[in-house]
Amino acid sequence: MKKYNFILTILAATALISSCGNQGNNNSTGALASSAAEKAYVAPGEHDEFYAFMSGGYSGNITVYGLPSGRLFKEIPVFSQFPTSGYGYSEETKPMLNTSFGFVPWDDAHHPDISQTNGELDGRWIFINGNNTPRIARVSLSTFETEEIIELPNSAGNHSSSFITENTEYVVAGTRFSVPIPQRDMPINEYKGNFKGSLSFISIAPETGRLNLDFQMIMPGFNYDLSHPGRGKSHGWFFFTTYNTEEANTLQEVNASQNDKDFIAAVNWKMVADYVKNGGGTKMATEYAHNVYDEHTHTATSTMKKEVITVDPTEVPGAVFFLPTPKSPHGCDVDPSGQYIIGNGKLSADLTIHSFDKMIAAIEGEKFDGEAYGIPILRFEDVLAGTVKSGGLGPLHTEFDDKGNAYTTFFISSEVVKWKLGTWEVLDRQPTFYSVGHLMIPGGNSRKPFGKYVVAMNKITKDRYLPTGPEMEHSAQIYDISGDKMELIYDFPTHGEPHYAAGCPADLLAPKSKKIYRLDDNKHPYAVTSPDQAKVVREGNEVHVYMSTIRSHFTPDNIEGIKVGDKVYFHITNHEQDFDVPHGFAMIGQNTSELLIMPGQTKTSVWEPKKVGVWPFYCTDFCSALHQEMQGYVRVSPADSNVPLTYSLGE
Ligand code: K7E
Ligand code: CUA
Repeated sequence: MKKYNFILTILAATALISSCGNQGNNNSTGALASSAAEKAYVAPGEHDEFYAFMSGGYSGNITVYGLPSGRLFKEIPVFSQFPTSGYGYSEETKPMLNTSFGFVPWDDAHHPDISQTNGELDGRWIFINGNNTPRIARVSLSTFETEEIIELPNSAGNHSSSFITENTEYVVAGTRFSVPIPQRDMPINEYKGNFKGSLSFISIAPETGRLNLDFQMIMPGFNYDLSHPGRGKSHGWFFFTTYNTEEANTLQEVNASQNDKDFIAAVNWKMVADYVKNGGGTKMATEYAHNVYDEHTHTATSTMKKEVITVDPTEVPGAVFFLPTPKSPHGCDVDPSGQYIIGNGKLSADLTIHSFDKMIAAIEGEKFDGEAYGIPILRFEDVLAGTVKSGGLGPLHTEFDDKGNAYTTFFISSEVVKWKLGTWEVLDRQPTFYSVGHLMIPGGNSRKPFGKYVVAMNKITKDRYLPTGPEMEHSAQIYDISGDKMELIYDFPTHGEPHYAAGCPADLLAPKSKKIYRLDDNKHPYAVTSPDQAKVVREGNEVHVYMSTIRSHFTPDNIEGIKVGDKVYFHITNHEQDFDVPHGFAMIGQNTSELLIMPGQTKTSVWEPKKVGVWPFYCTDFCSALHQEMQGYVRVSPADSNVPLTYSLGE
């Protein structure tokens, strides 16, 4: 019961901080100071120094911001339908959201991670996890569009995801919930010993980025909360924090906090990958969707996979060890050298830092402190590098700069604490507004961080902005960390609930950002490459409209001979070959969203007319001075009418 009281005290402390009103506002060091304003100011027409990619949390998407300005550049739809562009509504993109559960048009996205080469950001792709219906997505950093989504079987609450190994060999995804594997009908209170946690290793093809679920480790029934790859000397290992090593199935807020220490699981993935390559592991029948978008056909396909290779960790001795880590650790972060593994015990004030070298020595010396389900437990004292005595409360996540410093967020005491790697001394602390979750330094999860800014992403907004009813967007703060002390320079609202973010220098991406899709490269089966190829074709009660758009005209713009009960496919090709000139398409009464079609692209919208009449459509993007003239009509006749199919080609 003592533990329960401790948790209640912590919750009460949170409430106190959350309701502190303006009291936390310290304008003397805040953005009102003119030097701070200059640091965040990006003059009109000037560009930002960094891109910041924030997860959208329950928006299911990624938002792209500039640093240090905090300006929003784009929302990239990933796991959620997005009516702004038609993602998940157009016929071409619906397959992206297919799963073994059917069409799932939403998810909860937490941790973006940018691809790496030799442990440094390379700017090819960004990956992100869907928590709720376990999926991993790959987004192109040339088109800023989602190119691939792979579902993860045997996983639930895909949270310790998606993190990249230092040459983008694997994107790694761990389960939060342990579940029966394979799924079956069984009593929940038989959890202990029967439920299992899967850790998925998804290989990435070096040239194309194609994802393949290489193998899954079937681990004891703990909750696998967060993870990070080893790097440098620890490349080849992956580290996962766990909680609920008690294996409780109910009242987890109490029952999963009984053990003084849970574990960080250290997995030698190279060893397991070799084992699998040499025929190890067990093939298991299962079902998961693999969805791929083709930039040339502008179309996604969904394939259902039927098999996965599972590995029982006890089959590969020497591959998996448990490092005892206090107080239900959340964040699991590895410093740029790969030497230190930091566990942030949510219910603790201190941070535990493990040493990779000590871990290897302890493994070689076979100094174990028992085992759990056949997995050796190392002795806490043998692997401990040090402890940061911070005095903060509720540590969650740590990032790193390029000067040997680490920065940890404290949710309960609402602050970012800067400390020194190796000496563990606290160097600085700054309040956040309020209740910070993750933080992000561009490249902070790589061998080469760019330690100029840190962005704190907060869970509670309260008085930071003008009120907008009960719902406030979450708040973020940007601190300049180039000096000894962190300086708050800007405060901005974010969209959805950004958990983690990934940032990179602008010049890594801007020069190769795609400007148009080439029309002569358009392989869409319903594309028309010039307006005179536009046509309307009836196949039974399906009607295919091959439509072209160019400022400021749809071809055809008058269609007759459509009947109630038809299914009309508008396949629309944008003939512009100019940067940033999309056209839109919307049809009155249509039970779907608009389309936004990029230059050189083809997209398809389905309309099932239900009422007789003459119904208009129009372009939704103000594309030229004659944009309002960019419109047309479809005549819909009764189901039994004999009005012939005709259409205008504008000659
Ligand atoms: Cu701490 Cu999902 Cu990374 Cu939120 S998680 S904060
Ligand atoms: Cu095309 Cu407006």
